[in-house]
Amino acid sequence: MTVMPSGVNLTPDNNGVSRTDAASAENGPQLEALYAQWKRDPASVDPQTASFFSGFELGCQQPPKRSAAPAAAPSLAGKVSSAVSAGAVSVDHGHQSRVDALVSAYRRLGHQAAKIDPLNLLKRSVPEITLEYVKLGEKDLNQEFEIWWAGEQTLMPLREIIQLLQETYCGTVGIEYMHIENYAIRRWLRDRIEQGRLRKDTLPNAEKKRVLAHLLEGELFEKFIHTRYVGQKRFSLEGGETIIPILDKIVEECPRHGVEQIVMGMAHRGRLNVLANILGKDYEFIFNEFGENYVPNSEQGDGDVKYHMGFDSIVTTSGGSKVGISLAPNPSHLETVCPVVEGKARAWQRRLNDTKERRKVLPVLIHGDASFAGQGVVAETLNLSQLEGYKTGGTIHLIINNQIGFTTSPGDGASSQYCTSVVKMLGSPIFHVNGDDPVAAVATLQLAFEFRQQFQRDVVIDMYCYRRHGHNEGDEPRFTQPLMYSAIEDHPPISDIYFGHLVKFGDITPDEVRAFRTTFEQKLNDAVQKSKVADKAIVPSIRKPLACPEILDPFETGVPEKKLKEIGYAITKEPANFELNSKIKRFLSQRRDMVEGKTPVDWSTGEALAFGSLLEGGCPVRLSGQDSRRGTFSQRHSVLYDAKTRERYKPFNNIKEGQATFCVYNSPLSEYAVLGFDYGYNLDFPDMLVLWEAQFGDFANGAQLMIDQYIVCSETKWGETSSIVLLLPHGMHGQGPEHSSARLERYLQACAEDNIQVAFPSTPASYFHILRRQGLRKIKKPLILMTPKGLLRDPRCTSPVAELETGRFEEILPDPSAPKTAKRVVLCTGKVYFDLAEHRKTQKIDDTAIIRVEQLYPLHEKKLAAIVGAYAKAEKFVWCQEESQNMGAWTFMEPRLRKVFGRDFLYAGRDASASTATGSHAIHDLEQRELVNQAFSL
Ligand SMILES: Cc1ncc(C[n+]2csc(CCOP(=O)(O)OP(=O)(O)O)c2C)c(N)n1
Ligand SMILES: [Mg+2]
Repeated sequence: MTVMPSGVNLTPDNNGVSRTDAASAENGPQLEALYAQWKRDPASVDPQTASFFSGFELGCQQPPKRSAAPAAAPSLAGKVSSAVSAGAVSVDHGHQSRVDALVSAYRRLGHQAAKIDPLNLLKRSVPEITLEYVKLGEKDLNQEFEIWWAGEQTLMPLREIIQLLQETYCGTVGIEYMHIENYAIRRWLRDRIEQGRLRKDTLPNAEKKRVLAHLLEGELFEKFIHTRYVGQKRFSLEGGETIIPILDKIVEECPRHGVEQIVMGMAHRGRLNVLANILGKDYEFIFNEFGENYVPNSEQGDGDVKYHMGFDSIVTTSGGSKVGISLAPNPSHLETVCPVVEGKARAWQRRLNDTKERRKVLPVLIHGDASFAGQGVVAETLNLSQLEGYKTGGTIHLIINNQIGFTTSPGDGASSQYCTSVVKMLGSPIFHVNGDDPVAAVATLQLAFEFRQQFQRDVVIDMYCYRRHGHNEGDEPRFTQPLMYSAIEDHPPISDIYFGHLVKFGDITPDEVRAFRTTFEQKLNDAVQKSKVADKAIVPSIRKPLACPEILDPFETGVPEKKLKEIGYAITKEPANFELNSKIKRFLSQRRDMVEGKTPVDWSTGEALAFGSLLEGGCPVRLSGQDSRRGTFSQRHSVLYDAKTRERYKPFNNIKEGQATFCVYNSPLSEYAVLGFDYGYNLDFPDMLVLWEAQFGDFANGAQLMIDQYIVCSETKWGETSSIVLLLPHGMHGQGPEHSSARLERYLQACAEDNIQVAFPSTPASYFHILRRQGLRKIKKPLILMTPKGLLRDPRCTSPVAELETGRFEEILPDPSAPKTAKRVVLCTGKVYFDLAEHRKTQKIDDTAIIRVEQLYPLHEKKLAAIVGAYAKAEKFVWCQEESQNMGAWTFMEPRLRKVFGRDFLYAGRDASASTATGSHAIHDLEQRELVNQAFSL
């Protein structure tokens, strides 16, 4: 006997076929209890039992269609018993259970027998849906059995039942939905699927023609480029053209569902086609980009290749409604764009005041099959889909499943049968659609769209197709996939197959298609002619580097004492009728003392007052990261919890009426997707201060791709400016090689053309001012901040509250105490300053100035020169850092210092090392003392 997780016994019947106890009348009390449990929570019992009960309930409402109904039963057990014993329904109950098993197998596994591969090379078999498996035979085919179908109980000959199951579950759409845990969702899908939504061709004639027109546009566009621009890469869509009618249907369906904006991401395959035939980018413009002399129409920035560029448009549907479509630019790195698009979509939802239902903005992601299976960021992005701070109301995922990734076959690219298996972790259906059946694909899309709007969940259409050419058009696919490509060679284009279908049913005439082809080809020819004219007119010139000289202009960020106090009091007020943890009470009271000037302001209070003052002044703030609400170091406490009820209170949203919103989220344990999401969010909601926090700075390298491919270069590649802030805890504390280094050097190495700002502020006031500057200044540049760990509670790392009330962020901090006669100038950045200052004090050194470079890039060379220049008697010039020589800021600063001062600087710091730090605390201390000594003695 097998015991189901839900506690339902599966007992083999006489013929060895399992049936649930729910279907047996012997255990009445247990059945009644199970029934009551199902009534309370349908998801709490196993699927078969749930469908039995739902069938039972419906059965009470209406009789089976072709047989006399059993008398109404007083109780569940009684009902089953009377139906079985009285034989009111004329079915063979032994055989009925086998038919039930067959129906259930079709629902679970029918997709494996579906005809989803246009090339028909996919060989699969599903024994569970054969008559032999359930011990039925030819002789039973004419016998009638009960079946719950499309929400109704009915009697039907087995032959018809099988035909219905075959058409519904094994046609050109294979549907996976029985993995969905939520019964209501499964039921919703089952009813619609079984109503024949994907089986019947219900498209009106005009729509059929529209589908054909889109197929032809897609195909002719590719063929045209193929012959006109021989050898040029375009990553042809041929073989997968059905994606165009699917996308068109998405746009067409938007008005009906109240969607105003689509935010879209896709890779290389078919991108030009989508730009032209869905987003309405001018053919002329596209052909221009194919021209040999093409240079982008901008004076600044490096630009990017044509199949990575983004595009925004507003398209008009056939009904005359307008729908906005924004296609995000992306790097070559496959699937990276997924979280960025999700972040952008969420920002759009905020812009359109759609933050509750999230039905006005629709994210659409188009994937390749190999990438979807292989790239981990896909799973990370899917995991964001239902989380409070990251959900976007469901994404429509379309997979151009050409059954190959460059030269890699699915068997080498995924351990699972489908490239979509990762999606099963969500309560989302997966539709595997044969791309050669565009009508089924469009019908599937309609259902998928409804599903998204109904349940705010992701949905996946895995469109099986093929790739007519090699990976790109110059590539020979027969080297590695000879059999597949001989099948492709013999395979007619989708438009031919579909056209044949339409002609057969009298929906279109060959003349209509011929006329369409001629007109469209003429349109392409005209566009080429125009583009040639434009091509000649462009004179290429060496581009100017991007520059933003005003980035070093002073920007006042002080907050007057009175206002600062009001904000400080508001964020430290104990909420009424709320039981606070005693340590949090103390935390709030200590913070209040800082606001009142009784004690100096610490780091987290500096941050709190920056956030509070921005919110008070109308600038919204979003902070996301692992454990960011409390703070990894228990320093932030931006959400308070009632000790008895765990009710939550957000002090930052209780400053004053009409203030801006503070959105703070604990992120899932991902860096790559979460940083991508926050970056995308910031792009489309630039007036918000958006901060992403790494738990420790080194973990940001899990999101390195987002940094290298987007954050540091999206402005020069795509003209996309961002003002995202990265908070990266950094500093050597003898805690070992991990958790020590945020890899400051990596950010500095990426600095050029005023692309980003990199700072390592040393005081709470400095942090306060740079955060406010980032929130308020119109200049939009990413800000990379090294933030403290141990210094969070170090009394040396504090600021008088007065330093927050006036002034601004100072890129270079002068030495407040050194005499102008100092003989030695030590430059440093960030945390090591405190060790240097302490050493100088304890050793009573009075001839050394310590100058802090708070912002490393853009380096304020003028200010630095002036501050250092004040020490006219200085003879020794040192750069000191606690990071190893090949890390930290040294390799970045050294040539710049030489340029500014016309002299070499001495280096005081750890030797170059392969690992970021020693594993021994004792050795760390020794090294730290040594490098501080060097700074004063070299
Ligand atoms: C992260 C990453 N790794 C490798 C590549 C190189 N590459 C470009 S396309 C491609 C194959 C992609 O296959 P698939 O996702 O199935 O898309 P298709 O080209 O078949 O449409 C590969 C490996 C890349 N662009 N990005
Ligand atoms: Mg592929």
